[in-house]
Amino acid sequence: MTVPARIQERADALRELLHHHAHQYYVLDTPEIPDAEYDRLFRELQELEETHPELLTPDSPTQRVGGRALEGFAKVRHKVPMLSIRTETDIEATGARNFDARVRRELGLKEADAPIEYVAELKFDGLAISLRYEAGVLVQAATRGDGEIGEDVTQNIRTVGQVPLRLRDAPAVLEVRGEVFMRRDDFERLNELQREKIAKGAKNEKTFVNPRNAAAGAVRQLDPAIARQRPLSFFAYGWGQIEGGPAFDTHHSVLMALKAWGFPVSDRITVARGADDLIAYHQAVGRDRDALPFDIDGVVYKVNSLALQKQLGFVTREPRWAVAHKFPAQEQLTTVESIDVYVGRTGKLTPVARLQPVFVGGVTVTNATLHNEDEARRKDVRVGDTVIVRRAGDVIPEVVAVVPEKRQAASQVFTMPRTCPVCGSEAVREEGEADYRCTGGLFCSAQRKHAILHFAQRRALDIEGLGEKLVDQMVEAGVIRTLPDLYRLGLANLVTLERMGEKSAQNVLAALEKSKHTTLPRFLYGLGIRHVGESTARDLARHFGQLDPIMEASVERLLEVPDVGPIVAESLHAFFQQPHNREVIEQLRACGVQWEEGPPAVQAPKPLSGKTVVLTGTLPTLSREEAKEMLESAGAKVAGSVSKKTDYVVAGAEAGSKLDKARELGVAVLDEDGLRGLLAG
Ligand code: D41
Repeated sequence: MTVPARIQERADALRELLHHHAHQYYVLDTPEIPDAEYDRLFRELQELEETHPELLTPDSPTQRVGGRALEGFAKVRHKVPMLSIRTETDIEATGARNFDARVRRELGLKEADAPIEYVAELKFDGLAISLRYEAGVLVQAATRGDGEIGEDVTQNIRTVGQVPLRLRDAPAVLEVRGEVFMRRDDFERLNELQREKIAKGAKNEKTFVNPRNAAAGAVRQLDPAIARQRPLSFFAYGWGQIEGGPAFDTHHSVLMALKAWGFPVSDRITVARGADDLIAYHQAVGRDRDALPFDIDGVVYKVNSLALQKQLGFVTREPRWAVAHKFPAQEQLTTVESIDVYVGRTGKLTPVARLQPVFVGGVTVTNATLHNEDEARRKDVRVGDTVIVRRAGDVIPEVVAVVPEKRQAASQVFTMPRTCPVCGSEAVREEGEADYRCTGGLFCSAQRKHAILHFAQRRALDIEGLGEKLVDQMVEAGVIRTLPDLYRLGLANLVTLERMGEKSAQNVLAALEKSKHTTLPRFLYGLGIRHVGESTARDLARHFGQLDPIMEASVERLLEVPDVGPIVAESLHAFFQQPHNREVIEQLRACGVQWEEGPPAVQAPKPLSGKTVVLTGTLPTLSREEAKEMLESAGAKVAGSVSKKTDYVVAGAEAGSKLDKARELGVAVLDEDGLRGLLAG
């Protein structure tokens, strides 16, 4: 049977592609495509070769997993080959069931036979390594390479703290296999450092795309001095040659022995019985995946009994007794259709990449923020580019990197516009700030829309039914220009809007009416003053009791509010200095927006401002809490121990060492009556 030319060509093309990407990944540590994409191409070729065995060539990437040694590292022939592991990408249950069914079939088991015992492990996303110990001393560390021949990276691995250099009570010869990886926090720190070096003008430095690349780069770093600065971790999950040790009968018992000899073994490794346990493990680990301190790309199932493992054997370097069950990929390729600039409520301009929709990390992603000009420039994302998009957990999707090979020749570097894309006002970037801002203020319809939506939201004035679509229409139709315009709306304005019947219009009017009765914190928050969130609004309301003193307050006065710092105080002051903001507030009040005002809390200076008081012993009528609260509302600070700075000690029955200390230091001592007198001024 001859193979159709079309299929022959596809197989050739796939081999070319896979050779290229394997080289990028294994040899240069700079992959251009996400793993998921590589796996897909690999699978496609594997399937073509299975249906048309004539296509198979000895140099096909499917026949030799892994890469070649970099010039510069000595080659190491593994005494016991490092096998690869078969991958299941099927979601949830099917992957585990398929594996269990295959194992049972190959062992000739019947349905009624007992479930098989497995070990379930995490699949660490790092670099496979083999460590050789002779007489308990680390003598060699080698990468996996193609499974037969790897690279001697002993120097670099010796710098990994978690790899023991010397073992206790270990066999005469011991080869341990495991994964070298980089923790996420170490990766972030490393990239931060790299960015600093680049900013200082270092030429040969780069940031890393993900922890796995950083780990691979560190292990295969030719300069051990640089390798030493890259923080790596290690977990053991297998072994090669063992001589002169105890006999083992299960995979799990070997792992426990490795642990006893001093190797890090993950405590998430567990013994499972049958497919159901494996499925439960896959699900539980999937749930915890994002909370782990390191990346994993799946779980691994292994038949626990070493006798059964032997019976099952392997096909082309993949043991029949093990399988890797992957999680959905968190990185995918897609293309950038456009880069839009979004205008936020405070006028901040944010570049956003509009993407060809792509399913990644469990959701369809269509946008990814590029954050700001510096970020966009650092990644050099351009319209038409093919990019790697990553979405891990609940984190917002991001463009990790561009695939430079796929860039079109005519592509243009992205630049931030110097004018607002919505209103055309000048956009400026203040010294020391990362963001450009539209200077249009409420003249900018984008900012106006956001301001109105912010004012109307549930946590502010809570105007039910005033959503994005409606606000867009009202602003675009010019029905609303400022916040008070909301309260001047009539039925006639509303019914002219799209999809607005008389009933809905009436509902909106009723919601507006209802919203007029609000609270001071809601109103303050609703004004959308920069840096003033809900909790600051509450603090301000509590401190001042009323709006007018807030509007009149100096920066110094504002700084007296607990938790209000200079940035917030400046922002508040600047906001209330603006005549048009005062006008908006005046008009809102005139339209009937109202709230209950509290006592103006800061009028009279507090009688105990600046005084420090210590409470000790039991007072006749006041509880400790009551006394503390009374003192604090009079402006005193209540401290826990007596010192020279203490102004008064209030002592009740069974006062102990604090009273002695007060006498020793000559601090004034009061009883409950004395306290009341003090509070009364
Ligand atoms: O965590 C891993 N990445 C991992 C890799 C693991 N937990 N177990 C593994 N077991 C094997 C066999 C079954 C061959 C002993 C593996 C790998 N192999 C492996 N890693 C890279 C190639 C093969």
